[in-house]
Amino acid sequence: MFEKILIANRGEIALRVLRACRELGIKTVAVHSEADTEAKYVKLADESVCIGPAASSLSYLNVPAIISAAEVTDSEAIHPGYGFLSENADFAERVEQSGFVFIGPRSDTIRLMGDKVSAKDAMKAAGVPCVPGSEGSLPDDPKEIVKIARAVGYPVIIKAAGGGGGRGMRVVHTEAALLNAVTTTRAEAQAAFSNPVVYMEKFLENPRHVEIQIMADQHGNAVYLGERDCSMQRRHQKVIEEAPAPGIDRKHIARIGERCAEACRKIGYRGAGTFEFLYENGEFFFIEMNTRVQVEHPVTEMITGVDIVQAQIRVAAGEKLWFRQRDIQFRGHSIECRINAEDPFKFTPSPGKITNWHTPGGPGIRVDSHVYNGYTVPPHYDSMIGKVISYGDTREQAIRRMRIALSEMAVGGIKTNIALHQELMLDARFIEGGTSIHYLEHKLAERGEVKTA
Ligand code: MV4
Repeated sequence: MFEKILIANRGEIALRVLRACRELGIKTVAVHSEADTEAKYVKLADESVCIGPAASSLSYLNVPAIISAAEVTDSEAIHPGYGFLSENADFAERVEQSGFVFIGPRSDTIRLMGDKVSAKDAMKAAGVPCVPGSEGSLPDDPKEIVKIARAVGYPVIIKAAGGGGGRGMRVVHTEAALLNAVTTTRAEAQAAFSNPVVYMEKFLENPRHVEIQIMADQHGNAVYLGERDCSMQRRHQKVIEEAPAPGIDRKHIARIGERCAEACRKIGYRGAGTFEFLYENGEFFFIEMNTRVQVEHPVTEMITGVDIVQAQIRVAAGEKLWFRQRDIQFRGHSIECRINAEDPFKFTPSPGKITNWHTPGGPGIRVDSHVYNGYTVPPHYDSMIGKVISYGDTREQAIRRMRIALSEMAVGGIKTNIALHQELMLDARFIEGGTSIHYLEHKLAERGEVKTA
């Protein structure tokens, strides 16, 4: 096992990784910006290194500063968390070339999945069901593009190979609008990702977002840890996640999960990974793979008992997976509410000093947050300040416990979205379960207090 790990991230995930290291008896190095000097995980870490000013581009994205920090502290491995450099193949490559272990997949795997066309090709070849669409990238010939769209059937969606997570996409409803849309998406993709490659998919009008968590070691073993439903989102920002996904047949999940695990074995995947699917009319369609730990990993931990962050570290150190598929039991139900420092109606960020911080507890409640009373939420980063996770034997119990937890929670000095979560925990359609990716935006538009894209 590693003796010392450098945590190349901030916020709640830095604290989550730190806790995993402590339980494994691994020393920790926190790297931080000038804006995060007072952060809890910086104080709790065995060592800390300031790697630059507040702006992410000069600190948490500063590759030479992070590698230097690993060198001067004699760290053996780097955990990238989520966001920032976590899915940057060049960073992973630099880490390994500098003699450290990158806690994640090999850099060529990250590169393969970062290109959404090659990712889809690889998954299709491995037997994972994908959204129907173009065979690879779109050609230049307009006549060919029109032919492909006719075969796929309107509406279609044009996506950038270098995009993902909702960036660089355009929906096309008619043949008249097709070629302009392709040209525009190409130009935007070139500008944003330095890559003009685009591809086409059938546009699914009202799907759910259901993702499969997998864990793989370096010895050819891969296991799926069930699914998460992340459909409750606004502008590609997830708001609530849960596991299992309400109303989906367990046998269907098992079939898809096994396909994902097999795909991991086939491509020699290492570490934690997430297969993103759209789920519509009882069918799963793969769209993208994430090669990092995700914000919403706790709901999977709650229903499987597997510590995903510890597992990432152990497989990165070369350990064999210590559980097989048949050892994984899915028990109960878990819901996560992301707590953001933002206006609950207008969604504008609300950074500043927290003058009161009371977190909930009791049976089946977990709070993952780096925040404390007197902490100042910096204005430079994501507005998420923590996550409240509930667990229950049933979904109903998980919802009831979440309602109680949210009512116990008190945050002073800044605005938060707790009121929105309280509203959603009483929403008839949420309680019913199985709402689509458009539900929250439609609900908010109806409420009339916010204009959605
Ligand atoms: C789609 C889609 C409908 N049809 N692809 C957006 C994020 C990126 N990961 C893929 N996205 C979508 N791809 C087809 N063929 C609808 C979306 C989509 C979406 C997906 C997941 C979660 C939220 C979303 C919000 C808007 C659109």
